[in-house]
Amino acid sequence: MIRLVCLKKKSKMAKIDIKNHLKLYLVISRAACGKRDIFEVLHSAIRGGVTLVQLREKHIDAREYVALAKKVKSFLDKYNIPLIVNDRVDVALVSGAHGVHVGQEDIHPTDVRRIAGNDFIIGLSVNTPEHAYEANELDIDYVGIGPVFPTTTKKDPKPTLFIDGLKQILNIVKKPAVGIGGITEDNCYDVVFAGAEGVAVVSAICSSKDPYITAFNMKQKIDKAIYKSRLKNSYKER
Ligand code: TZP
Ligand code: MG
Repeated sequence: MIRLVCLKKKSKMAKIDIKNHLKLYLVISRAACGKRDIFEVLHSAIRGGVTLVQLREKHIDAREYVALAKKVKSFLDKYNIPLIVNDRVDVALVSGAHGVHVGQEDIHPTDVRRIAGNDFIIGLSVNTPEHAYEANELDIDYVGIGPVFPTTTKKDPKPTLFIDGLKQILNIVKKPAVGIGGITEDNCYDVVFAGAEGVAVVSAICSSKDPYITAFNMKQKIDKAIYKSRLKNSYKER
């Protein structure tokens, strides 16, 4: 008797639980690392406690972007850290990254979903309450809210929100959220205590004298803020 076995085609990668990875989100580029090698910074930052990495190269040919993203992906795989690629869904897919992060002027998240499928992580930048209402209607996985504090890393940044503006957007948005822009060891606690799942940082870690120590200190403060805000909310519920 011939036994027929129905093999369901498995998707190449199961969708990750992004919320758990948003605590300390490192956004990295070669330029942000200055004279240091990007893999040296990644290694120290991951040892320190980074939970997610975004590769954000702005002036790079597509082929070079793919080659670099593939190298970063296989490096991060050793530590079970997911990779998100900035702007380019094509580069993200070809390199085997877990997802893409797009801004308000990039390819629309609905088009990304159509191209990339359900198991792909989509992050969206949100700068205003209107963006937050729109984000709630989209099939996306997380939002990056910012700039929370002044930053020189992003060219032509949108107006600074500060903690009050961040809270206003967090009150609207129903997706997991990270704050981004000017976030350091000194203010990451406030961002998470305000209600964000975590923080996304470039210069605080990439330009730090010691990315390991900075990531470690930030992770401690973020964990403390999560604990304290849960405590605060459980008192409110009583
Ligand atoms: N989006 C909003 S602010 C920003 C991005 C990519 C730059 C954040 O860089 P830094 O160095 O952490 O302020
Ligand atoms: Mg963009």
